[in-house]
Amino acid sequence: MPTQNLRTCTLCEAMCGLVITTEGDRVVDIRGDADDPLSKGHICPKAVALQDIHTDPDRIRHPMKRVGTAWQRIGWDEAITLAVNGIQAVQQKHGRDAIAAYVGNPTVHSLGAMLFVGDFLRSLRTKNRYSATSVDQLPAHVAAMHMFGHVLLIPIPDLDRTDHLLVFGANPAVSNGSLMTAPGASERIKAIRARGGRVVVIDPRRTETAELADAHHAIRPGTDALLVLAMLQVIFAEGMERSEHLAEFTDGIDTLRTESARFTPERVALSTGIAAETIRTLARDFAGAKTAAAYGRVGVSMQEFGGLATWLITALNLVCGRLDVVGGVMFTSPAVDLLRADQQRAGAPRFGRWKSRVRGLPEFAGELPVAALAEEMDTPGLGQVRGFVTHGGNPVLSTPNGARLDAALSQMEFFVAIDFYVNETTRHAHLILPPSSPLEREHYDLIFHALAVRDTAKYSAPVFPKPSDARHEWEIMNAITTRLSRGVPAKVRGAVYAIGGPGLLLDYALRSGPYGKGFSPFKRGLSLGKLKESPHGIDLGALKPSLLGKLRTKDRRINAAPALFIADLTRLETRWLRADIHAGSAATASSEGSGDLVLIGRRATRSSNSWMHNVERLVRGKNRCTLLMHPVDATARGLRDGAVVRIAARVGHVEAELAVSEEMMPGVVSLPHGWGHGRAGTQLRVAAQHPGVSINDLTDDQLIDTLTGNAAFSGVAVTVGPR
Ligand SMILES: Nc1nc2c(c(=O)[nH]1)N[C@H]1C(S)=C(S)[C@@H](COP(=O)(O)OP(=O)(O)OC[C@H]3O[C@@H](n4cnc5c(=O)[nH]c(N)nc54)[C@H](O)[C@@H]3O)O[C@H]1N2
Ligand SMILES: Nc1nc2c(c(=O)[nH]1)N[C@H]1C(S)=C(S)[C@@H](COP(=O)(O)OP(=O)(O)OC[C@H]3O[C@@H](n4cnc5c(=O)[nH]c(N)nc54)[C@H](O)[C@@H]3O)O[C@H]1N2
Ligand code: SF4
Ligand SMILES: [Mo]
Repeated sequence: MPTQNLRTCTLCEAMCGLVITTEGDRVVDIRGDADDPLSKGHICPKAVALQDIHTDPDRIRHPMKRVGTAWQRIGWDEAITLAVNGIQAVQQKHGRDAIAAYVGNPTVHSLGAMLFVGDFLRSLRTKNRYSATSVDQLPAHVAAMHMFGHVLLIPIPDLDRTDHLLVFGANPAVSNGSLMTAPGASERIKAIRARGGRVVVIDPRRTETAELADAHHAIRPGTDALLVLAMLQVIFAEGMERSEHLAEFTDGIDTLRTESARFTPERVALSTGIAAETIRTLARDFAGAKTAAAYGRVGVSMQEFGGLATWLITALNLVCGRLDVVGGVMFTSPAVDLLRADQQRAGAPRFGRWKSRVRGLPEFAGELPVAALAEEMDTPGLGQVRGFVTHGGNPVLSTPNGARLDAALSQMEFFVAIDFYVNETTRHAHLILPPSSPLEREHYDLIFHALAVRDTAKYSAPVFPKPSDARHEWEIMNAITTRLSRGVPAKVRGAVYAIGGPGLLLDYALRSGPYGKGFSPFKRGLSLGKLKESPHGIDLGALKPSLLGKLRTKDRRINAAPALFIADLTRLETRWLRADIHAGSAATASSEGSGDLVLIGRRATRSSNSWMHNVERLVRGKNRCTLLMHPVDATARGLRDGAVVRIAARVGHVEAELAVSEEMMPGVVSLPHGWGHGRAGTQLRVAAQHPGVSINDLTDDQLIDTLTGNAAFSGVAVTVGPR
């Protein structure tokens, strides 16, 4: 008998509702759930991968210990003991910080992992904590903390009601939105135009999203901050600012006015590659629209001025009266209120309390920039990292100068991975602790409900029971944490958690949340039980103006121009507005390299970072790991479409097939990330047949946004020539 299971897809941020039909222990069908209040039936080709991951013979189902180059299956008790002993041995010999931990992106998509990873990391008691945050959205957290007082106060476009969407460095038509959970983003974007609105895209590549837009403007990578400053200059000069509704609670608008005054459109036109008159039009259109939302994502985040660009986009919204209003950018009111749950003191900055050993990069919210991880491992001296712990992820393919990390990992004295694949990173592990399959877990999206274009809440029951000898991520982490923790409270807590699991914590969070039932049997409202009664999910409504009640700054005011961003403007000017920099090509005399082209990344519907490549139906077809290049650049180099070319950067070189395309800005080339499979010792049979090359063997660990510590993937100087 077929059974229908309602579930949220956990593969990307879009949270699509799925109907998964099963027969016994088999998935027979996966389709979109038309009754899901957020996704309304949308689904992408990756959703079926949930089934393929579940049945993938390469997915590890039992703890494994490496003996030389072979893997040996062991039992859980032995595995947990080996993990604890391995970590302790490194720390006893070399000090606590000799263990580094890396938490990858799939962690955020797991309820159990999210609830337990904090305690787990604390129990390691190391300052060498890293995650995918610093190759992704770190600038958004830094801006949120300094402007609004909390790292999670990230403004989300009110996509379904805006009349004007201005997109910087994001491709929601492919990514389905990021820090803007928006399943079916393409349809939502088309709807803006259908209701008479306007969509404008700023991107070095004419992307799938640009194809849906009214206008696309190619920008030189890394110069978005200049563009937004010039837009602000125009808006102030022409008296188009409209910050009345928050003005009483905002500081720094005058600073923005004085600081942006010197960035006239004429002054930034050559550097950005966007004509002064176009910049004026962009500013006037944005400021003059009935409602408008400016939105920037990884293209503005993963660059040398990620902090400035991310802050300025929010400042632009603020100055034009687009913040915290319907049709602008707003703040979510999720059923699990992470802000309320966070005991962090109002406004207490968690920044720079310690620095990385080798380069002196500052910590942010307890983490160091992952661009510093390899050098912490391969630079000898007191405090050198000798042991590694990962939860999900694949930093060898996903962090800058992955080849350096790859080499450093082979030198670890102990490496334990909580992960179910032997990928390019975990192949170096001594011990792999595989969690249950995603379909065997209960799910509630703690993070992405808090970042969605509409407030909804949904609980997913496990589709399949977990095999008796499998462990969930939270069980693995809790077992290690309990053993590593000192003190009775931690051990007692661990024991209680072990009994209650994520359900206990989730029920507590829902009850004490803004829609919660509380703990009285007579009150109405949300609890886990209540949520389970609505398996398609519950609609909590469109985003609502709510910022003033949420502000966490010490003085409960908005800071439009935090001092640390203002101070960084000098670096921007020095980098881009020096007299000797001239236009013509997007590449400039960069101190970091001698290339004459600059490299950016790209995402594809059928990939998810480094890990949908072991799914046959998603990788078959033509090679996607190609280098896109504008025809003028190809002709200038005598390179032909389809040829294999050599791409070289400061840190290394790779070879890839060339795809000549007018969608690229001249001077800019694009290679997708997440490829580079087939390395010795990996166990990803399908991926090995479609290896591609890793863009992160070209990106530079020394090239970061020095303000926030985020990796600067975009704008790496490269040369391209015949093989
Ligand atoms: N199919 C699919 N969906 C995904 C993912 C995936 O791998 N595949 N990954 C998920 C994850 S982890 C994330 S974080 C999100 C990311 O979601 P998005 O931010 O929407 O992702 P990208 O498609 O990388 O879009 C970044 C855009 O920035 C442009 N760009 C590069 N440099 C610059 C620059 O200097 N300035 C400007 N203005 N633009 C620039 C690129 O050309 C690209 O179009 O997607 C998520 N969704
Ligand atoms: N050049 C360049 N580099 C980039 C980007 C870019 O745009 N350009 N994008 C960056 C971004 S936005 C991100 S988020 C990062 C992602 O970087 P990472 O998080 O390091 O990498 P992923 O590819 O998401 O990790 C996938 C792996 O996680 C493991 N995994 C999958 N599911 C689970 C699970 O349920 N539990 C556990 N424990 N493990 C699991 C599997 O081994 C899988 O292969 O990459 C970044 N790197
Ligand atoms: S868009 Fe994302 S959440 Fe939706 S089905 Fe595809 S992978 Fe899953
Ligand atoms: Mo990401």
